[in-house]
Amino acid sequence: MTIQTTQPQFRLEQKRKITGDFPGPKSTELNARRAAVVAKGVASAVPVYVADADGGIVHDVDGNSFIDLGAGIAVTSVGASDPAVVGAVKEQVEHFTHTCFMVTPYEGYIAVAEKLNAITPGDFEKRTVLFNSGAEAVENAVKVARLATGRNAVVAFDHAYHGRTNLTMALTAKTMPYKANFGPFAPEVYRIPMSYPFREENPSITGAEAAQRAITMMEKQIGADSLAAIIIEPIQGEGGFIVPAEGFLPAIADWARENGVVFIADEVQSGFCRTGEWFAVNHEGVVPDIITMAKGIAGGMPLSAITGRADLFDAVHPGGLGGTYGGNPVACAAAIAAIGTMEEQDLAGRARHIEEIVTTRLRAVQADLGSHSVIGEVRGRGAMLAIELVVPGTNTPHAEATKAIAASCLQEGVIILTCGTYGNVIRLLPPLVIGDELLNDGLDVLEAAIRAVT
Ligand code: PLZ
Repeated sequence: MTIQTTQPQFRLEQKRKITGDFPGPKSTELNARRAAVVAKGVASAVPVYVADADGGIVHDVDGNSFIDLGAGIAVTSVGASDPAVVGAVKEQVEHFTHTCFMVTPYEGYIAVAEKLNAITPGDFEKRTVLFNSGAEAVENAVKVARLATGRNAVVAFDHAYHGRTNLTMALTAKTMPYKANFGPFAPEVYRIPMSYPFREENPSITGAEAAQRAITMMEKQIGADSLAAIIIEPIQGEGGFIVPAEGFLPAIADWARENGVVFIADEVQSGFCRTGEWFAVNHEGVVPDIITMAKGIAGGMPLSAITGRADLFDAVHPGGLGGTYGGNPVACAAAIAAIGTMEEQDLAGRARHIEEIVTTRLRAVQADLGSHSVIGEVRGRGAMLAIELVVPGTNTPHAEATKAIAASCLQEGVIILTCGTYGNVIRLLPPLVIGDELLNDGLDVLEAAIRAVT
């Protein structure tokens, strides 16, 4: 059977255009106003201000058009102004913008829960709760796991990123800029080694062996009886787009199940077709007890969710979970529309297509540049792709080259994000609706920038 999918229609011309120096005069003025009033603790990767955005294009206030290879950190997978999302939001705001689901509930919340229960892995009965941000979802997943198990300890991995609130800072690995001097941190959080194939001391270690290394540490240093939950990003995001070796995730999930430990997959960044499946755990058939979601879920509207085993959620007393804005009706309408677009346009298939275009091109550059290359590894899944940069001929992280490449891409009108514990990873997170031509134009710029630093 062939699946009929629709093609996206764009409002803005899908074309890169740089008018001259930038930041241009209007952005420069906004940067000055900003410096006077906005705390410098909130940093922006790009020094220009947005006037409009659609599909794979971002327009700034000075008439420049950038190719968006970041999608607002994997949020606008359906594009920044998907007509279905825009229409659903307009329709909802004309009726009511908020009542608070904990006061006077509405159908949209239930519809989102039904959809999430259906598309997340696992054929058991599920429950869903909605929140506003990824960090809030993670906090609440841990709350549910602790209450349901009656245990306290939580395990997180090296290179993990789970948010900026107090508990999620504790779960996050990297100190600068996320944690430094923001403590004290929440207790009973333990960190264990990840499977990071490119940086293993023993490069031939298998996923199962890396999992055993982690399991031994959990058994010796914490004890399964004290452990409420293991939280893991199936592909680590901020930490460097690290894809664990095959077999690692299933072995950790199996051990958790055998020991009554709640296995939480943090799919805030990797979820919603980003990796070419609804969720990154689908690639290895891993079924989490609880899955945390945000970012791509609602086409840019702030919404997050936790979905998981009904028996865990049903342990929580009425009133134990919630929040004023959680599952806001406008955000719920946007989520239903965004998930609809993902289905209608087969955006998981698009993500796999993007993977093929990008990895084919980047691996060709890597092969062409050979051992003199700054490209240490090209990795990732779907449209969650990365290049880890190294000092040529070594595996020493090359953060300067990473910064230089991102900066020169920006000069040419391509928005590129970086990440990684060592600041040496270029990550590509294009909107899944981006057209091949625009994507290839962006990759031409990236390729030239890589060759220029080599
Ligand atoms: N879990 C896996 O990727 C957010 C953060 C950028 P919030 N990642 C981008 C920054 O510097 O703040 C993220 C994530 C994973 C949780 C979160 C947190 O999601 O919506 O930012 O709270």
